[in-house]
This record gives sequence, C-alpha cells and structure tokens, in this order.
Amino acid sequence: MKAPITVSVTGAAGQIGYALLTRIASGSMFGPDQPVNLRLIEIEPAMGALEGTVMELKDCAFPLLNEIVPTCDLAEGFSGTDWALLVGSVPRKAGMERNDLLGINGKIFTGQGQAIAANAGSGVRTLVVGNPCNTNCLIAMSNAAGIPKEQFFAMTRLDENRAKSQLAAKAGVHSSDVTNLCIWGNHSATQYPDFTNAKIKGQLVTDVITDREWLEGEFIATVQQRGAAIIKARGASSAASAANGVVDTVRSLVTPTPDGDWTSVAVCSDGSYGIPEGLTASMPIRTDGSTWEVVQGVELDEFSRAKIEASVAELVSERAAVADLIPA
Ligand code: NAX
Repeated sequence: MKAPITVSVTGAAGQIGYALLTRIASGSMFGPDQPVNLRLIEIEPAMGALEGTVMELKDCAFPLLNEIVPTCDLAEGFSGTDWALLVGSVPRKAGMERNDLLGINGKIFTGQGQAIAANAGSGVRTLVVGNPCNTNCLIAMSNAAGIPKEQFFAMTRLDENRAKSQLAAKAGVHSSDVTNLCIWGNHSATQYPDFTNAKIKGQLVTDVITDREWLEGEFIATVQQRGAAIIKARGASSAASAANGVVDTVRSLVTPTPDGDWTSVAVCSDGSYGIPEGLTASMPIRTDGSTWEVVQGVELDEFSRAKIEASVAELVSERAAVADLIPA
C-alpha cells in the first residue's frame, strides 16, 4: 500500500466541500490505490455542520480514507499537507461591490498563504477555488514565502468542461471528443473560451461548427454566464460540477497531459502571450505529472487577442484593488 497523500480542504462544510470530499476519499482524485488523509478546515461557526460531513464520510467506510482531521486552526489544517484546496470564502451578498468582495476574501487568503508556508512542506501544491479565485490565488501565493510560485493554481477547469460540453452538443459528439480547449484570463464573465484552437476528433472546431456567429456569440456567452444560469435554475450555485472541476484539475496536474492536448488552469504568468508577469491568469498548460509548462505557439487571431486582453485588463484592475495585501 502507498503512503497516504494529505489533502487540506477549506470551506469543507460548504456545498462544494460536501460534493468534493467523497470524490477525494473514494479515489477519484488520486487513483484507486492511493490512500488519503483529509484535513478539513472551517471557520468556528461552521464546525457543527462540518461534524455532520465528517460523520457522513465515516459512514461511507471508504477503503482509501486513512484519517480525517476537522479543524478551525489553520496551522493544524495545513500541517504537512501535500495539496491545499482553498474552497472556502465569503459569498457575494446583495449590495456588495466586487472590490468589497476582493477586500473581504483577500484577507482570508493572506492568512491562508502564510499558514501554508509555515506548516506545509515546501512541495505543497495549492489550488484556489474560492472566488474571485485568480486574485485570491495571487494573494495566497504572494503571502506564502518560500513556496515556489509554480505550485499555485486557480480553477478554470469547470469553465473548460462547460465549454467542451456546449461544443459537443452543438456538433452532436461526445464531450470527450473535444480537445485543445483553453479558457484564457479570469474566472469571471470576461473569461475567453478559445474555440479557434479547439478541436473535435482532431479537426478544428471552426471546420466542424461553421456557424461563426454562434461561436462568437451564444457559445461564449453561455460559458461565461453558466454559473448565473445554474443559480437561477437551482436556487444555489454550482457544487457537484465545481467539485468535479477540482477533481479534474488535480488529476490533470498529477498525470501526464495526453499528446498534443492541453488543459486550462490559472497560473502565475511568466509573460507568455503578453499577459503581464505575475498575474494569475488562465492559459493552456501541459504537464509530465510533476512539472508543468505554458504551451507556446498557440495562434491567436485578432478576435481572440481582444477577448484575452479584456479579461487580462480585469485581472490587472483586481490586482490593483488588493495591492495592500500583496507584500512587495
Ligand atoms: P458555500 O457558501 O456553500 O461554502 C463556503 C464555505 O466556506 C462555508 O462553509 C464557510 O463557512 C466556509 N468559509 C468561509 N470563510 C472561511 C475561511 N476563512 N476559512 C475556511 N472556511 C471558510 O460555498 P460553495 O458553494 O461551497 O462555494 C465556495 C467557493 O467556490 C465560493 O467562493 C464560490 O464562488 C466558488 N466557486 C468557484 C468556482 C470556480 O470555478 N473557481 C465555481 C464554483 C463556485 O462558484
């Protein structure tokens, strides 16, 4: 039996946490022969609800679940962890401006970044899900002294999956037939699902779906607004699909990327594609299962470049809004 991997999850009593923890404990994230320890982090008022989630996890009697530690102490929560999944954050309430949310949640991620650096091993990898996830990731990374920037990620995989599903439905194929789909920029309504480089069964999407008006209009809008559409229909924000996005993101980072393909995740920009260095922006990534690289040479037409620039401009303004939370 392999040694267990330790996974810390913040916001563990929330709805994404509820859908995510069973997926991790059942082996969906790290495979059917990899035991896991779970460190479940919540704020004090949610510890009662977390206890309920812990009882359910125990009641599943998962063969791979080695240990569960519920805690509201960050040091305990991140102690010796291999993966920090930062899901918990404060939801946007009526009357709250985007910058208010950035400020409130930003403070959560300074503390968590520091606690990760102080308590996890230097190899810890962090995936930020709590919104605004790109900028929260930037804050956590900037406050985690000593942890390499390459080990911080923010989630845009749910958006990639949504985009693949929309293209597959339009073309009458299965979503697994869609490859090379990159979400560029911010996980927000400005994100750009790049259909110009995406492929269906190896053929360019634009050769399979010739309705360019649909691709440039309805397709992009549907992906950008999918979160809001789910809230409208369900009365609650996406949870199972978001949890699935977390599982897919981590799996894609720990297993080699299939030949010729790439995956979307927001990473610290190295300046590729003119995205300012240091911003946490989503782009096409390939990995051998341990180290990753930004895929170079993806051709971007004028339409794509304009869309990416708009999303990157939003990231620049978010970074400016939280400048006081980013140590020089
Ligand atoms: P919930 O409100 O159901 O759960 C959030 C949980 O976080 C709560 O249990 C709360 O007590 C906890 N929490 C708050 N502050 C905390 C802190 N400082 N430390 C630890 N825990 C804390 O939200 P849920 O639906 O689970 O969504 C969680 C986050 O994911 C939200 O920010 C949401 O916007 C974001 N999402 C991000 C997505 C992405 O693709 N990046 C998609 C889904 C989702 O919208």
